[in-house]
Amino acid sequence: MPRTTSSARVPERPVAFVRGVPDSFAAAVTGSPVDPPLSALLARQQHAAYVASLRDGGYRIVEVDSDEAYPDCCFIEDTAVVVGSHALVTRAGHPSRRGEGAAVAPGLADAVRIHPVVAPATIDGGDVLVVGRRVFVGLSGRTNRQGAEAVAAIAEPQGYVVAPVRVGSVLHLKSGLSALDDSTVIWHQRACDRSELVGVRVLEVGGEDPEAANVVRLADGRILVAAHHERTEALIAESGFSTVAVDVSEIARADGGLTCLSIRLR
Ligand code: CIR
Repeated sequence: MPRTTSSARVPERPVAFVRGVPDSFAAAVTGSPVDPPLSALLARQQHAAYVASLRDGGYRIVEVDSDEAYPDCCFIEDTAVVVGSHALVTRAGHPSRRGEGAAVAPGLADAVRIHPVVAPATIDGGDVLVVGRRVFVGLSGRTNRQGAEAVAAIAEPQGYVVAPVRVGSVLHLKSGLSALDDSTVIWHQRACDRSELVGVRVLEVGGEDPEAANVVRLADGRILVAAHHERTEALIAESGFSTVAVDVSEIARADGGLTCLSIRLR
């Protein structure tokens, strides 16, 4: 297991870490140009509604101050990988995002034991999905093989089964895959090959947009879905889960989904 940089204290869970939208949000990294430009104001309004949904769903909220030097800092999920009682503070796959995790680590260290990620490893939290005792790690444009090994180094000693997964035509694995409970995932075919999802029940969501499969499991068991993905809400409800919707359309224009706006410890 990697060198430990801080010691774990008594965790107070369920807790969600969030980070506000900076004024510089218009300069966020995007896979293709956005027109009209991103609106920090609208993103901030949607972020506030998202945080309220997490709180209503049973999470204690810890807010990390936003940082103008990091236009993408609201996508806090990418800065850490939490597995059980251990966490990596990541080394981001995109150079402009390296360093975002420094402000996140102190709060996380109240609940989990923190480990660093060292070069040449790169990893974004959006590539790591924990489902029960399984950990799927996406190998993507942001997360490399050494990054996946860093996840295995904290997860396997705790008894988790770690599976590297080749990410399809999406930014992160979780851009098209997320967990509904400890054994069920919702998946879009662009996220990865279905055969990689060993040991879990898979609900497939169709349509053009893989982000339709990016949902957040609230602490009370309800599933938070993006309001612009009505198909997702129907599919999940048909499968017996209760849902709640929030509008994150401006966040989506910056290539973000629901999971990427928080780090959740259950
Ligand atoms: C980026 O490209 O890094 C951000 N604009 C979006 C990150 C979204 N994060 C995530 O899905 N976990």
